[in-house]
Amino acid sequence: MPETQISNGFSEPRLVVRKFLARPQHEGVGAIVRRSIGRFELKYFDPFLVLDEFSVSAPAGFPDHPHRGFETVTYMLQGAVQHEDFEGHKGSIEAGDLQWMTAGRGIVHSEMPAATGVQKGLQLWINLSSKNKMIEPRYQEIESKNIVEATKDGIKVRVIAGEALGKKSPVYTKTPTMYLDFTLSPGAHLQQPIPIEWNAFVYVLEGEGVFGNPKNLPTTAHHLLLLGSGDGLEAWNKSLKPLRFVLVGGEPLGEPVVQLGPFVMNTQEEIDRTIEDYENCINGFEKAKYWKSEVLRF
Ligand code: FJE
Ligand code: FE
Repeated sequence: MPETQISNGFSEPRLVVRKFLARPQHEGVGAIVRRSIGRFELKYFDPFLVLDEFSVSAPAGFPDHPHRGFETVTYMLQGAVQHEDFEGHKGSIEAGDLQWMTAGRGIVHSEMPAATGVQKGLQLWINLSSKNKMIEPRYQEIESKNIVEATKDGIKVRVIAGEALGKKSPVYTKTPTMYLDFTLSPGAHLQQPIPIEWNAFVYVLEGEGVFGNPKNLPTTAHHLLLLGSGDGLEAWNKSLKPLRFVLVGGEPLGEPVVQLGPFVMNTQEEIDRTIEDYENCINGFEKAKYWKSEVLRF
């Protein structure tokens, strides 16, 4: 064993440096989100712009709106969301499914409930580097049954992006990103490597878990934990119920960010041009001219 490496397997285990409770707020049309990243106290956690735990019931939703300059990653937890964009791309994202949407130079779309009852999920906005902001839009969609899973020693992981317990996700991430959905049985202990130079966070979905330092108090659902520097995360489920959380990490871009709602660029000038492009339906927004989603057509 190299001498810098201690018995837990990490030379520098990451500790929790900040903790936020994401309280419900209104977004879209009648929808509720618990926003952790993207709120006033945490405007940006490079490369992450927004993390919303959303909850929508018909007729609430996110009708026709644009995006430019980043990716939206929608991971459904319960129910389903119907999406439809200005190119005619549509479908429903059901519980356990993933939609990794690279908006690039422009997408206009709607995201609405596709079932009765409450639809729940996570939506993460990942910034794109200046060289990728104006790329062609693309989708990577993976149905729940095709999401890579691994199980070991009371740990179950669904590999949304990156690699865990020896299994790799096929998702291609323009901005290098890992996204892991962990469920730890009571008593389970996780050791997950994280690239040392990346920013990383934990968002707790269910149960309670101890993260970073084994002496920490447990963290419960709807909390975001920002992790400090280091090469891996340790987590423990010391409770009697399952613990579910996502661990997300990404390589920081280190670039200036100028954001106007759903448009995220590097300079004010680029934002001004984006507003012009959107208003005039040019430079990627051509198809917005005659398009309305089904929800708004009647
Ligand atoms: C958006 C307000 C919004 N979080 N989580 C302003 F609500 C949105 C938006 C969403 C969104 C959609 C889903 Cl399905 C889940 C979300 C915000 O659509 F894009 C802007 N600009
Ligand atoms: Fe959207």
